[in-house]
Amino acid sequence: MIKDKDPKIFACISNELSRQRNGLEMIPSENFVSLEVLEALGSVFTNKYSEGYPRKRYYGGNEFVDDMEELAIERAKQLFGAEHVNVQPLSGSPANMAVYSALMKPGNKLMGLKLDHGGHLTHGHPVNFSGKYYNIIQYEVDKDTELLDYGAIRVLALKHKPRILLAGFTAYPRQIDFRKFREIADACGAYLMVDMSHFAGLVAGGVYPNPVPVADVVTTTTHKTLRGPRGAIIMCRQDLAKKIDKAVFPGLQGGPHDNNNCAKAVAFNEALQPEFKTYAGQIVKNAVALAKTLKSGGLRLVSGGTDTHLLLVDLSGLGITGKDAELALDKAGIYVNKNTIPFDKESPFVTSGIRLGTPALTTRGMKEPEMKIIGDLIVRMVNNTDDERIISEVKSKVMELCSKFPLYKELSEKY
Ligand code: DSN
Repeated sequence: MIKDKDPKIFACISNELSRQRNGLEMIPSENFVSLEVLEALGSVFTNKYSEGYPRKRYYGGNEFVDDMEELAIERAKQLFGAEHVNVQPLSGSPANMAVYSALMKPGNKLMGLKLDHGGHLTHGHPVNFSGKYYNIIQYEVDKDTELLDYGAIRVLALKHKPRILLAGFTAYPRQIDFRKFREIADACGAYLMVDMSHFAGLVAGGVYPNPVPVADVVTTTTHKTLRGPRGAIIMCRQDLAKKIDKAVFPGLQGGPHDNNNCAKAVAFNEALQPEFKTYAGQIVKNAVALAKTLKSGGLRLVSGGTDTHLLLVDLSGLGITGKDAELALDKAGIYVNKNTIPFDKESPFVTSGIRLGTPALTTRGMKEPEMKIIGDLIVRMVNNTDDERIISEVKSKVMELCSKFPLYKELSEKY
């Protein structure tokens, strides 16, 4: 046991568990997996090498890995209605890289949303491989509404004729019209790719439009709203299956992380259960309730609100940065991330905003009444970032709330 054999690392794990238990996890890309997902992650599948795909491996001894990976694939297909699924991508960035290398050559045009408008580093940012290897065209949200402007996206796409048109974002609080993206992709002869990492759990729960039947390729991480282990999958039409699989292995990756893939299979099964629909619906209800409280506390929300699991708060009117707010909230045990807002004048390390989400709080069982309490605490904190007395008062309230929604009770004997 780590406790006896490696007390220093035991302390790291135990301290992290206590941080998760005693704080409000509001980073929208984080969640708390089930004990069964943890069990699969710590299973003996971590010992195996299995380059290749089920029943076609480069190593012996893979019969049970094959059974497990086939289950993961079947469950993901059922969950999202996909024709083909590759469950081996190690995470979201390698999944996106695999799609680009399957469908494009270096120098080809990739059109994605700008990072400070809600996109992702891998959607074409100059510091990322995507911005270095491909010819990037970036679209923006509308300056006034802070919503996607499909007319402007269409004009840009027709002008540049990208090879891949990419939708699906990390800091866009609204639903996306995938049919409009499909029409634009068809009009300019592009592949339509969707990165649904953030909202995959909402799609699985039926509270967000499913891009899988509409897009050519869809990537998603498995650890956000989907509440699985860290990792990713790629879904595509059957005619692209070979290209995608080849790009993942042997194109980019070596041996799949079988323990993670096993945990993905467990999480997909959980997401197929009727309770997951209730969970996904509650995530959105909680985000809407939180938005209402923040707005009535005088905070400005990008695009005026949310219809997803996340909200983006513009702090520029308060004279503080996202960095200031993140630090102060951190001290009070409320975990959020500083985030750029559209047309941000601050750098990504400072930012004018914070991004908040409800997936993890909803997993703990919190509902609208708790969102009202938490929203009020956040309003208090961002208006008093330097006041140690208020930080300490808010921290006590956070601890009190957390004690009513215990996390990983079953691990108490171990930690
Ligand atoms: N880092 C993820 C997020 O927080 O949105 C995206 O990769």
